[in-house]
Amino acid sequence: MEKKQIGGFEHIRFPYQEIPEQEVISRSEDFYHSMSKRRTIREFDSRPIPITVLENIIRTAGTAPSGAHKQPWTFCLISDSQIKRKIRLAAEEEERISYSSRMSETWKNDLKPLGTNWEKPFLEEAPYLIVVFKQSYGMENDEKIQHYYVNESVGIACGFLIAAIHQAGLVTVTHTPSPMNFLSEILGRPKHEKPYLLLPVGYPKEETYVPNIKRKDLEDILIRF
Ligand code: IYR
Repeated sequence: MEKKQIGGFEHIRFPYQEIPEQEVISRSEDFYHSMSKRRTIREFDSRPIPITVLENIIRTAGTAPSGAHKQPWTFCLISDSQIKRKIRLAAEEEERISYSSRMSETWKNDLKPLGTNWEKPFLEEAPYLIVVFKQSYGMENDEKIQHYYVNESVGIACGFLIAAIHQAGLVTVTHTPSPMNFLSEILGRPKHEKPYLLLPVGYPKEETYVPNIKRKDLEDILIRF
């Protein structure tokens, strides 16, 4: 049977393809090895990328699970250089204040190995910016729609997005200018949408260096019961 009714809703048979255990093991290893090569990159080549790649990456993010399947996300994709410039200037203005007075000394010390500062040239250099908005609630025909677990849902979608960017052979940085309401204004988003994350996407600049940081070992992040 391919379809049945459950609680008045049509359910379709899940087309699960059995995979041999050895292959399950090798796939999990391969994916880990691929993901372990991901690095946050802050210097971009301005080489263009076919729009279809960005569309596929955003499609992938849209496959994330979400509270009651409300899909409470909007992805703004920006290639227009004037909009990128506006975003850069506004982000740098906020970051300048953050670095000079809003961030604690401990925080700034913790960021030292990453070499960040208020300047964000990548917001203009990357061929694309993706600004992810979370929808606190939905709007359909002027009616409010309840959304659930919005932060969790959008966070998971961003994880998928970052994995898809890496899988495609591109790089990004999860930029979190704070506060980020300037993004709602520049992009003209409605009030039920709040900026969540800003990701420049592109190829790394030739000869890019990244901080020599190590990831926690499995035994430091895993507790077995
Ligand atoms: N938003 C600032 C500071 C910053 C914060 C964290 I947490 C980082 O991992 C990196 C930077 C900025 O983008 O510079």
